[in-house]
Amino acid sequence: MKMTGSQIVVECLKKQNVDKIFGYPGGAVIPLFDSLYDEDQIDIIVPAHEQGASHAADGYARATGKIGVVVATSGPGATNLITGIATAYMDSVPMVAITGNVPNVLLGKDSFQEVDIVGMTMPVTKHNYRVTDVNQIEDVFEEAFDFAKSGRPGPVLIDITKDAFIRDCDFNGKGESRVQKAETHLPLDEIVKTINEAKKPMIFTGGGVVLSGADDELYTFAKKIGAPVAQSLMGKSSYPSDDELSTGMVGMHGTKGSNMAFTHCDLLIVCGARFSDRVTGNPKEFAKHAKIIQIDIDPAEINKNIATTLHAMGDIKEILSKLNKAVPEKDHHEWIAEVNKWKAEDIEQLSATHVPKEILETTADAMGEDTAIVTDVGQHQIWTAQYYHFKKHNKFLTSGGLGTMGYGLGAAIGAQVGMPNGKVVHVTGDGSFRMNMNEMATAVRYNLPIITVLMDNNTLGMVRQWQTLFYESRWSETNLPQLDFTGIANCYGYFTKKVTTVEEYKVALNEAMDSNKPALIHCVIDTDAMVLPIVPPGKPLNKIIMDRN
Ligand SMILES: Cc1ncc(C[n+]2csc(CCOP(=O)(O)OP(=O)(O)O)c2C)c(N)n1
Repeated sequence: MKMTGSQIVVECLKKQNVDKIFGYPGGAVIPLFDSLYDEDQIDIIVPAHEQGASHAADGYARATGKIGVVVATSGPGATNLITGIATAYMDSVPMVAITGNVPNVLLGKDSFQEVDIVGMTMPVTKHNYRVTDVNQIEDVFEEAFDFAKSGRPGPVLIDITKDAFIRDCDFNGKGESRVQKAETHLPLDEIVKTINEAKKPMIFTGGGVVLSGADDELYTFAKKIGAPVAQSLMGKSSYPSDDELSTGMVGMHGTKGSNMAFTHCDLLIVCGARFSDRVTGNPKEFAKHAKIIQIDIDPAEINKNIATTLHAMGDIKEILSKLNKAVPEKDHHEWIAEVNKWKAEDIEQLSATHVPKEILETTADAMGEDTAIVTDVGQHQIWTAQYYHFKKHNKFLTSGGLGTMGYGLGAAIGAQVGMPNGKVVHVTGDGSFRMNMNEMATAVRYNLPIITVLMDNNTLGMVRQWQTLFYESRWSETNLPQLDFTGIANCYGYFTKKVTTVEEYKVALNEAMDSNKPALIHCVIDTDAMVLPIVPPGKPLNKIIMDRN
């Protein structure tokens, strides 16, 4: 059957079971939006800005496990996607970005709204395509969805020239989803032997556990081998925060429990984490008494940042369930007691009264399992990781790899679109919220009852903290002028409340939930509240600063 390129794109999306896309119209994609006009199987969510759309596609993917799809026009529409694509790339989020481009004959002539988006996104996509011939579309879509989801997930970009959208050709009905299974390499006997010999084992989990949906298998594994579990920022929701084996985050803002346990353990089993510099501190000193077993789906991660003793490759869920059948049941009570002594210092430190902490604990108490917690970037992000009590199967959406301020509201929109009956809480700072608060228009337009908890410290808090600790309190350009955030949000049609105490916050949170509207709770917090503990950049993990004195 003959179809135009844009009709074929729509058919390919349907074959891939795509029913929501985030997109913004413009000249080069008018044909595509025209083909979507009468399409009732695909909903289009139009953001205020393409950056918001790219974060929304990312948030949708992280909240649902499906591929997020974003569409933008050529030139500025396409370049506005780049931060969102790079954010997804760094955190291994499956996404397909579709951009229009100028007609083939105008390529390379600095035509109106022409950019080489394929060249620009090459380093931040798993793969990308320029489609100039309508006959290529079916094959490209089939392969692109396959790439986005197979192995280690990530973003793929398809740039289609306007003439390829308009021309027609035969549609063959390809484009079905056929995600390729990752191959497994598992030296089972050696791993079991190493676990058996360990006296001080430690588990370290990252975003890979979340991506593979392996949290139940991880839980069983930890209990069986009796090892404490530390998480990276991306792995925060992979293990229940209040479980006795959890030691919390490791690395720059890690707990004393995790950081000291890494320093002293004799075996470190790493599941889906990539040893970023924020985790390792000084890599020469990192877990230097330990054998390291690394489990990852991506061969490129093995021995990339830290040399390992043994490795397994493949889907973590599958590997952990195989290991669970083979590993011995162990009880390391002496080691656990040693770790618990360090943990006790954390409990003392982390239980010091602290408004952000109480706000986050109050929020966690009010939310159930079916909740996505989305952050921006800064102190509020790390406080959320530290103090929000993640329940089993909670979703934690945060820009861990790229650290993108302005990620939060767009991602929260995508999460709420993907979980219409779930709760979405967006925790942000006054700097981050300023970046993309225009997306309040989108939350109102689609009636998405996201609750934004704005921690307003009148400063770019995380940068100020570094200036205080490492630059002799020279607060260069980090103060932020007051803004009437509730006034602004009111104009968009939000439910709003400004609070200065935790008691007021509790009331406001209940009112926000009852309003069933997009809501902003503006929390005034102390300018000098700090994220502690902190390991100074480049220092070994045991050089942890627990308090300001
Ligand atoms: C797009 C972007 N620009 C700059 C930075 C550098 N940066 C990291 S944290 C931070 C401050 C964030 O301030 P705010 O959102 O108010 O959060 P707070 O730290 O106060 O909680 C800055 C500027 C960044 N991560 N992303």
